[in-house]
Amino acid sequence: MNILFYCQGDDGQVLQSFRQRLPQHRFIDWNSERPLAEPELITAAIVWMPPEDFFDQLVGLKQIHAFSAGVDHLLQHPGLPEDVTIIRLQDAGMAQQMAEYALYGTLHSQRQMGQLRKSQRRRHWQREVKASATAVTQVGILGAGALGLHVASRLSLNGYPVHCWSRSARQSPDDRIRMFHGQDALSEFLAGCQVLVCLLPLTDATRGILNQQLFEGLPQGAFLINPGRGNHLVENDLLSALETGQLSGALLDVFSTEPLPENHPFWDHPDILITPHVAAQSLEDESVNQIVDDIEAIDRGDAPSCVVCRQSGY
Ligand code: NDP
Ligand code: OXD
Repeated sequence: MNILFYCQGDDGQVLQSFRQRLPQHRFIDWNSERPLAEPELITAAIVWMPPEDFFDQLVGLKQIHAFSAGVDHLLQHPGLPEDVTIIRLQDAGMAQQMAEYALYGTLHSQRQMGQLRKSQRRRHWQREVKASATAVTQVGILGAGALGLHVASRLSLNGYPVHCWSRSARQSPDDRIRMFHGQDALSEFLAGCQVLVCLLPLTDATRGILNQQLFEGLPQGAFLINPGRGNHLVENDLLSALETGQLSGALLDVFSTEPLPENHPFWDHPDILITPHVAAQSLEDESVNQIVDDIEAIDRGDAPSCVVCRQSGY
C-alpha cells in the first residue's frame, strides 16, 4: 500500500517509526517527495493538520488515519474527499495527561489558588479562605468518551463527586460517577457542579455550547476548564460571566484562533489561566502503535479501532 504522510511538527522521527514498523508498505513524505509520483496509487494517508492542497490529487484514497483524537480540523478541510474512511486516535497516552490537567484545574479552583495568588501579588498574608476550599467540590464533565471517562474516574478516585454527560446513554465506570445523557438532562447534570470540564468533540451540535445559558445553569462562582476545542466557548459570554461572578475563573487550553493572538483579552485577565494547547499530547509510541495496529487490521480485512462517524462529526 502507498501511504502519504504529513504530520505538522514531525521532525522525521514519526515517519521513520512507521517505515520501520510497516516495511511492507511504502510511505511517501509529503514534505520531501513532491511532486508526487503516481498520486493515484496512494490509498492511505496519515495526517495532522494537512495543508490545503494535500488531498488534491489523491483520487484513489480509501482511508485517512488522523494523528489526533479530535477530527474537527480534518472534517472542515476543504479538500477532504467524501466516502473515505477516517480513523482517529483513542487515548494514545492522552487520557492520563488529561486527567492530570483536569485535576490541576479542579484543585486550583477548590483551594482558591487564584485568590491566594492575587493576595501574594499584594504581599497580603491571607489566611482566611472561603468555606468552599474545605467543602466537597462536585465536578461535571461534558463528554464521556475515551478522555472524559478516564478524567471522571481519576477525579472520583481523588474523592470528587463526578457528573458525566454524553450524547447517548453510557455505563458508569464507577458507581460514584453519575451519568447523564442528552439535551433534556443537561440542566440536571449542570446543577451543583462547581467545576465544569469540557471534553466534547467540536461538532455542529457542540459549537458554542459553553455560553451564558449554560453558565447560568452552574452554581454561582463555578470554575470552567476547557481542553476541548476553542469554538466550544462563546468568548464574550465567558468574559461577562467572570465580570458578574457567575464564574470565578477558567483554565483554557484551546482557543478559536491558535496561537491565541497577542492582543486577546484572555491573556491579561486575572481570572483566566491559559495553556497553549498542551493539555494532552498524543504520545509518539502509543499513537504509532495504534495506527500500525489499525493498518494491520485493515490488511487482514478486519475493522480498525476507532472509525469516525462523519454524520455526527466525531
Ligand atoms: P470521544 O469521541 O471518545 O468522546 C466524545 C464524548 O462526547 C462522547 O461521550 C460523546 O457522546 C460526547 N458527545 C459528542 N457529541 C455530544 C453532544 N452533542 N451532546 C452530548 N455529548 C456529546 O472523544 P475523546 O474523549 O477522545 O476526545 C474528546 C475531545 O477532546 C476531542 O474531540 C478533542 O476536541 C479534545 N482533545 C483535546 C486535547 C488537548 O490537548 N487539548 C487532546 C485530545 C483531545 P457518546 O458517548 O454518546 O458518543
Ligand atoms: C487532539 C489534540 O485532538 O491534540 O489530539 O487536540
